[in-house]
Amino acid sequence: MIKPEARNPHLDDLDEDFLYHLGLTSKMDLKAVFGDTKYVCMGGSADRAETFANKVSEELNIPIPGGSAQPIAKTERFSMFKVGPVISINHGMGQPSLSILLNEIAKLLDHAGCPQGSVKFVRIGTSGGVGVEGGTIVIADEALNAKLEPKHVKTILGEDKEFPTKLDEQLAKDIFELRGDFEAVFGKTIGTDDFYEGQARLDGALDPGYTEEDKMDYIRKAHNAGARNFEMESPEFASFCLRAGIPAAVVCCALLNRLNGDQVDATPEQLAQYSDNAQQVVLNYIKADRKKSAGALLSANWPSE
Ligand code: R2B
Ligand code: URA
Repeated sequence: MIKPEARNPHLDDLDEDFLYHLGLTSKMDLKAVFGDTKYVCMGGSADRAETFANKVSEELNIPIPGGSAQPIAKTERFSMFKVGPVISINHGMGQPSLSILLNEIAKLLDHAGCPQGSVKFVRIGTSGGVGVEGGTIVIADEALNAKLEPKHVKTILGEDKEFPTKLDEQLAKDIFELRGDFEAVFGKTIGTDDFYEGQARLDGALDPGYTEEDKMDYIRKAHNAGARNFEMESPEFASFCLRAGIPAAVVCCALLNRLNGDQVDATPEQLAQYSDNAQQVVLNYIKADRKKSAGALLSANWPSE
């Protein structure tokens, strides 16, 4: 699962690895449940993870015993569902929460014996559009931090360490091409550590100490740097997956165009539709990708003349 050069050698010293936030351990039969995983689809909310799992069942024609998806193990922090080759799980809001999830899911799949490169990670999220209207889907080729740099800076042992944030270009192109009838653009996604001042909003609780003009200068600068949306996870997501050798994509719907305002004032129906659309784009990709791999398997097994 994790490329050998990046895998943590200290894990070999553990008799049992407790995946504490998931409520699973390496002594369980993880291979039986997770060994066939091909896609890990994640987004902030537990409700959306459940909805996505049920859609996977319908669209991929994989019946769920009992009729609807049930969470696996504990749901105190994250809610995980598995339908056929797809894990659907929520990661909470922000990079610290996502980082915990990424570490434990990557170890889970490693303990389950998934071969390296065989599982794709897709973040299906919500975001604030930068020059794109609410409802547009932004497929990222790279993540930027709040300084608009293509890197993720983590403080480790008291020192800042930098990690690149490129996403899998081929996977992004494939998702774009197979998206179906949805308005989508390629662009860079900015991941910040804050929704309000960190994303240049003027509607937080405290006096931000900057003006409308300062705000617009920053958002325009972001647009000129190739950014098309703001969210709160992509630098951690992209850098973790790149380090681990996991093909990864970020597919987010825009809830509003930040050039026109700060408040998320779309109706509940519109918001549900936007996030539905982003999920459907990824489902369309998974369906096509499954057909392609089934075709490849068939022709490999077909006796040659
Ligand atoms: C998008 O939406 C959330 C904030 O509303 C955050 O998790 C993100 O990245
Ligand atoms: N999520 C964000 O992080 N920012 C937005 O503007 C909307 C959703």
